[in-house]
Amino acid sequence: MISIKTTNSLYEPEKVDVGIVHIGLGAFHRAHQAVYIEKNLNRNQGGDWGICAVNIRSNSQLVDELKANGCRYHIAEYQDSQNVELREINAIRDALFAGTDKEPLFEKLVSPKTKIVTLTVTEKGYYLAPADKTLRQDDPSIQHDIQTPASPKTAPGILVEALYRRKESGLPPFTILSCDNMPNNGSLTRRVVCELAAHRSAEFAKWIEDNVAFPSSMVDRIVPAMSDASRERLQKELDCHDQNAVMCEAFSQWVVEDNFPQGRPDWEHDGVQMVKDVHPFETMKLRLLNGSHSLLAYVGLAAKYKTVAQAVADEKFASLIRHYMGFEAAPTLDLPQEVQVQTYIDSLVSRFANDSLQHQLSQIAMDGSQKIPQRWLNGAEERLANDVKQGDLNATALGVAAWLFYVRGEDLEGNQYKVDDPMAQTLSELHGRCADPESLVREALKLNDIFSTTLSQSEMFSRAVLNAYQTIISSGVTDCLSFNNRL
Ligand code: CS2
Repeated sequence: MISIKTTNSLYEPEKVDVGIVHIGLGAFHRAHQAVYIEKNLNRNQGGDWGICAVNIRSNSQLVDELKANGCRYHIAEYQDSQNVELREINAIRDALFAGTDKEPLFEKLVSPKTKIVTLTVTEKGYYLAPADKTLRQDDPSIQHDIQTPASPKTAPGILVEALYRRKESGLPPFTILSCDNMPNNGSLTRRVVCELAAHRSAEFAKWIEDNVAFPSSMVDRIVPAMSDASRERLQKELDCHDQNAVMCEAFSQWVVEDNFPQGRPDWEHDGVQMVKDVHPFETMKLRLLNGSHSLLAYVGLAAKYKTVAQAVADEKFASLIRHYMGFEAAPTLDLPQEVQVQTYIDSLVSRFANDSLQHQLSQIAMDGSQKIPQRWLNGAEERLANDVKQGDLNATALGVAAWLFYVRGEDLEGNQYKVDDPMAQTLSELHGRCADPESLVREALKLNDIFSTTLSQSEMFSRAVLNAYQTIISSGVTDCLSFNNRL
């Protein structure tokens, strides 16, 4: 018998004011930040920290559906397949689609009540050049926002226009909190916003530099994209008939740099870790959790696994990620004081094994060009700068080889699939141009949007990638899996 705990809102939603505008109304936001705000509103029996959640370009349907339900929805937190907490959420008080609601959006952003703007727009939503982390000025959407700043299309463009209007009205700015999986997400957001604002005027960019706070944060919760199958499951298992319900794991973590000059919810009482420096938490989570996720995704898909739980149930894959985390990634980390690395690694492996989530490897495989630098490559570069021996980066190199194989868009049996990545075309052209593995690997590592010169010039690293790639295409990825996982 499945055990279901139900938690309902303890406040009157219609009395809650909006203090936060959130850009990027995906499943992750609804299952992470909105839950922390829900807890905050429950504990304070209401307040001024309700959320107005916004989608910029896609999924206007979700906005409409949420609004039709007064923005009320449910979260199903699966501890495992037998233990679930079903939570009612009313923290989102309004939802907007920027494509059609541009002026209502600016009204919210320019309201004196709005103190914080939070973001989950994914890595590519920042329009950063992956290698030097500057604004991609040549991107057509950014060009559009430079030419017509008053009707922007991108998240940085919306932030710049809203700050501009606030400044013109003599209002203080809001604090901008990035909740995306990037190291130093606060300073990166500051950089793209200021670079874009400089096209208005240097003085305006300086005003942002001097007055806007961009705290960093580390977010963690496994939230698979919802599908018809998962909605059906919630109906059957939990009798939850909410079209907008989201399913996720029970674990959740949010570590936030405590820098909110315009005020913030007292969410340290709701399980949020408010700290001075997020960096050690961010790099640990990115390189260990997300790094293992990407490894499982590309290597697992090459082995025909579909979900994270299926892949880690295979001893060889569990050993691969344990080896990667323990021997290749952990030595690069400056860990938060309270963290025992082995305990953290063990907890990740058991979270990945949660088979109630059906977390699709193909979901994680998306946008690899934007993800693998901070998940694998930055750590590998640090290792290479510190005298590594042959074999020391073999799991990372296998990941790169499996990613390179994945982005060709065709499996070994000749079945084709769509590669969802802003660099998909470049990567497909690369495969078209380089018929033999040797030139393919050499040319791939020269893609300086992704790989630094330390990596492309490392004979040892290139050879390890090439060996793995050749094995994948000649005898299959399983032959690459003989990793020792004992620390
Ligand atoms: C995943 C993340 O899709 C992905 O790339 O690695 O969404 C991951 O599930 C979260 O960061 C967990 O906190």
